[in-house]
Amino acid sequence: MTKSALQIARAVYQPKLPKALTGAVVAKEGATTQSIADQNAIKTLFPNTYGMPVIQLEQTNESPVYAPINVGVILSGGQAPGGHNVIAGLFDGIKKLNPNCRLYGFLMGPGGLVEHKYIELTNDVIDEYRNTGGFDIIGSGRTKLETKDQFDKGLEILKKLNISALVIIGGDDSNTNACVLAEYYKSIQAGVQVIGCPKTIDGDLKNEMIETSFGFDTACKVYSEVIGNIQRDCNSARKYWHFIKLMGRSASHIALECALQTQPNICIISEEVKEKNQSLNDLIDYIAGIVAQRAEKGCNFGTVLIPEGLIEFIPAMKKLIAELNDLLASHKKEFQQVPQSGQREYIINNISKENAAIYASLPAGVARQLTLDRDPHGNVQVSLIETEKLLAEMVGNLLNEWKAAGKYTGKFAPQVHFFGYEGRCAAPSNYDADYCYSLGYTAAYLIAAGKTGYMSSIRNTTAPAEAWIAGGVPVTMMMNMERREGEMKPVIQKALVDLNGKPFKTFAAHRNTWALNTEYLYPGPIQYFGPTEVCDQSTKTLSLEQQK
Ligand code: FBP
Repeated sequence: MTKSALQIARAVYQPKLPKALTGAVVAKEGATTQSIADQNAIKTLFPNTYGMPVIQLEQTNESPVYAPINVGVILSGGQAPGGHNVIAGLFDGIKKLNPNCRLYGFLMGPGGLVEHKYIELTNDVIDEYRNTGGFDIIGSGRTKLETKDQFDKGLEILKKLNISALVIIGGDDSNTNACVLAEYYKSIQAGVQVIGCPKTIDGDLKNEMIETSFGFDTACKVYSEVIGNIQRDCNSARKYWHFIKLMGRSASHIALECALQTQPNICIISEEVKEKNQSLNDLIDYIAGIVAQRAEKGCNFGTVLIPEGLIEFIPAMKKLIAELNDLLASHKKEFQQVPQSGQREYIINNISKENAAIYASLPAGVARQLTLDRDPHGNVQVSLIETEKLLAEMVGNLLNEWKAAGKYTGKFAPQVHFFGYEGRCAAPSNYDADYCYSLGYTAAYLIAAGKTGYMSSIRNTTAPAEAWIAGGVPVTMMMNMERREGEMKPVIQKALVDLNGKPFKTFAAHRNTWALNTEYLYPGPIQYFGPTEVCDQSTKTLSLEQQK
């Protein structure tokens, strides 16, 4: 296979490991744990995996002997840079336990376990993928492992391959399901341990024990590079306003991190919009206001960062979407028979007055997108709504009104962008390459220690890698009960942007200056070779969060 020069050079990069993992390793148990909320309910649902202690891996002078074992691995959900290194770390970790250990990868996500599709991951295969982006080594998928039937089907193949431990690399939902699986296998004494690893570019799987989900670092650096490039372009031509939507299904961590890295003129944070109960019109007013103020200074250009999940955080839009979901579910056939030209009218006549007024104020394109593309649960797929176009168009309309009233004399030429998939499979930054490799290696030692229902955890990651703290956290510790599809379910709590946290406060302290002045930062491309302050730095979010 032909390889790029970077691929060849990067293949020999040896990820850095915490010192604790470099020699013989022992698992030390800390105090017992409880879930962050709803302790009684979680304890009842997880009688076998609740309350377990936090584990810390430490160096030992002893030389423990490990029998060979077979381990399975699954990549679950959206791609995130570094997934291949989790698998490489796991592979190297189990081979260090015993060179006769074997690793099997289930294909195309959790579905591969249920459908018994797998490959053995041998040295040759692993070497092809070290330090590369993507999940293509075994593929990924979004099948949810949640039914007993799926668990039993999975167990059949695990038994056939003599696999005694399964590592699930996924986000909050996949790790929740990994824990349900761990509980089930323990309850039936299946002899299969289940360990999770925290993945998602969205950065919303984090808490006291999990500093960040892998992939967030690299993805934000990729987006920040291109935002910086756009800012140089717009500061050169001085004629466009760039509306840039950034991935992140729900939380605004990516948009916030990119704002800290690039200092755009405007960045919307969904969590703040919700907190302040802002309407779409409030946001349009805010953006148009900055456009007009910059125009007065002769700056008819700028950048606006928009988080992908924004629309659902605008309380009034959320209510509108909920009513549309109900209407389109109950009147599906009738609506389908309405000719396209009459659909907008039909919606307006069949929803509450309050929501009809909001719906009527939306540009035709977005109004139509809101009535299309329901997912299997009947919900709007918000990521398909072109929020960047919606905001650009509505800001343009308002500025026209202001122009007619003599309140604005500038020029407004918008450009729209969406950055998401571009960053999900980038070659992992040194941070992600090291972090992921350590997560996989740690998973091997949690398995060796006989643990199940744990998530691999690496902490203190703003320090040099040798000082990182490796261990395991019981997944039940991160859980609470939430309403999902009409039922109360145990789930890992999603971490939204903390409006009292240092990353948001730092942004909020500077945003007015960044809005009116042109103080763009140009982070440039990820550097893999060179001085450590350029190559090994973590995200701004993490370093601000870790500042004492
Ligand atoms: P995960 O939470 O599974 O890591 O996926 C995150 C994400 O990249 C979101 O940012 C985005 O909204 C979504 O996946 C897109 O999903 P898909 O890959 O199915 O288009």
